[in-house]
Amino acid sequence: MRTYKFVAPTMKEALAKVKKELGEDALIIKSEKVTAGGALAFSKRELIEITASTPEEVKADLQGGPEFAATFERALSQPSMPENPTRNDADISHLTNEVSRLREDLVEIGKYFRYNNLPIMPRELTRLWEGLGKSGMDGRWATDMAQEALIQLAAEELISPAAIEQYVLSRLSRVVKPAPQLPLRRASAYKIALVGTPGAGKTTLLQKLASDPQIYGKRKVGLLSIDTHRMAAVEQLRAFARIAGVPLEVVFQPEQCADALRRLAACEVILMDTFGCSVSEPHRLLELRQFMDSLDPDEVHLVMNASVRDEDLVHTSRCFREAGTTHLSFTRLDESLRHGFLLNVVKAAERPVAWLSRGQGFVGCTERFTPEHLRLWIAHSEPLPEPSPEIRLDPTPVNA
Ligand SMILES: Nc1nc2c(ncn2[C@@H]2O[C@H](COP(=O)(O)OP(=O)(O)O)[C@@H](O)[C@H]2O)c(=O)[nH]1
Ligand SMILES: [Mg+2]
Repeated sequence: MRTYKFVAPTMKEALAKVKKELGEDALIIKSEKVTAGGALAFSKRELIEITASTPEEVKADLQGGPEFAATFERALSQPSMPENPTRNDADISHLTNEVSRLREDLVEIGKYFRYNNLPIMPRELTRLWEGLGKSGMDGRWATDMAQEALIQLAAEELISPAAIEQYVLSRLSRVVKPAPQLPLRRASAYKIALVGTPGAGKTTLLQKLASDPQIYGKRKVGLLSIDTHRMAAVEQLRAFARIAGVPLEVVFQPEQCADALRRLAACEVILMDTFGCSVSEPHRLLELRQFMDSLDPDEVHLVMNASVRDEDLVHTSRCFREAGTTHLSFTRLDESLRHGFLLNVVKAAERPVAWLSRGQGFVGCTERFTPEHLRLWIAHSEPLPEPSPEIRLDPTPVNA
C-alpha cells in the first residue's frame, strides 16, 4: 500500500493537508508527534505527522487479508507504555498533558471522519446510533452525537445502554426544549395565536386547547379569528364557540383588532385562529404579520402537521419567522409512527415545543411536550407494522 506523510504544527492543520492532497475520503493510518529543528534544544519544535492513504490503496491492501490482519494485530499487541515503577510528579503532569492533547486530537479526528468513515464504536453506542438514524433524526446529527459520546463518556458508561441514552437525551434537551408553562395569574388576558399552512390543524388545535379541561378548558377562554377568507371556517368556529359557551370575535381588518381585544379583555386566555399561509404566498405571510402586529400576541405557535416531510417543515418554519413565531406545536402525530425527524425541525426552527396533538377528538388527545417525549421520539425505531390483511393489496396478477 502506498502511504503519504503530512506534517503540520497541529492535528487540525495536518488533517487539512491530508484532505487537500488525498481528498475527503482519505484514510488515516497513523498519527504521531515528531520533533523538528536542529540539534539545539531551543530550535526544536513538536509537530504532528499523519500517515494516510487513499481508500483504493487500502482496499487493495485489505484484499491481501491475513498479512494485513497480522500486521494490525502486531501493532495492537505492542505495550502502549513501558513499565516504570518510579514515576514522579513531573511524569504524571507530562502524562496529563499528553492525555489532554490526545483528547483534542480525537476531537479533530472525529470531525474529520464525521460524515463518511465512522471509527469503530462500542456495540451499545453503535446500537443507539443506528436507532437515532432509524427514528428519523438527521444522520449527521446522530453521528455527531455518537462521536461526542465516544469522546466524553467513560469506558464503563460506553457499555451501558442507559448511560448512553442519558447522555444523548441530555445533549438533545439543550436543543429541543419544552415551552414554559403559561403564567397562572396575570392582570391582562394571555394571547396565543396559532399560525401555519392551510390544513396544518390550527383550528382543530385551537378547539382542543379551548375545550380540554387539562389545558384551558377550565379557564375563562375567549376566541378570536382572522380566518375570514373562507366563510365555512368562520361558521365552523362560530358553531364551536356556541356549543363550548365561549365568546368569539371575528376580525376582518388589522384596524379592528384593538376593539375585538377590548371586548375579550375579561378573558384569562385568548386563543387566536388565523388563515393558512402557503409558503409560496409571501403576500399572505405579510398580511399575517400585519395582523400579528395589531394583535400583539404573547405566543405565536407555528402549528405543523407532523406527517409532512421534515425538510418541508424546516422550510415552513423559516418562512414563518416573518410572522414572529415563538413556539412550535405539532398535530397529527397519530398519522406517523416515527417522530425522531421532528427533532430536525425543532433544531432548525430554534423554538421551544409547546403542544403535541394526535387524533380528531377534542378532549384527551393533546399534551404538553415534555422531555419524556424526547425519549419516546428517539426510541421509535422499530419497523413499521405490516398493514392488516384486509387492506393489503392482493399480489395475484389480474390476468393470472
Ligand atoms: N388524524 C388527525 N387529524 C387531524 C389532527 N388535527 C387536525 N386534523 C384534521 O386535519 C384537517 C385540517 O385541520 P384544520 O384544523 O381545519 O386545519 P387548519 O386549516 O390549519 O385550521 C381536519 O380534517 C382535521 O380534522 C390530528 O391531530 N390528527
Ligand atoms: Mg382553520
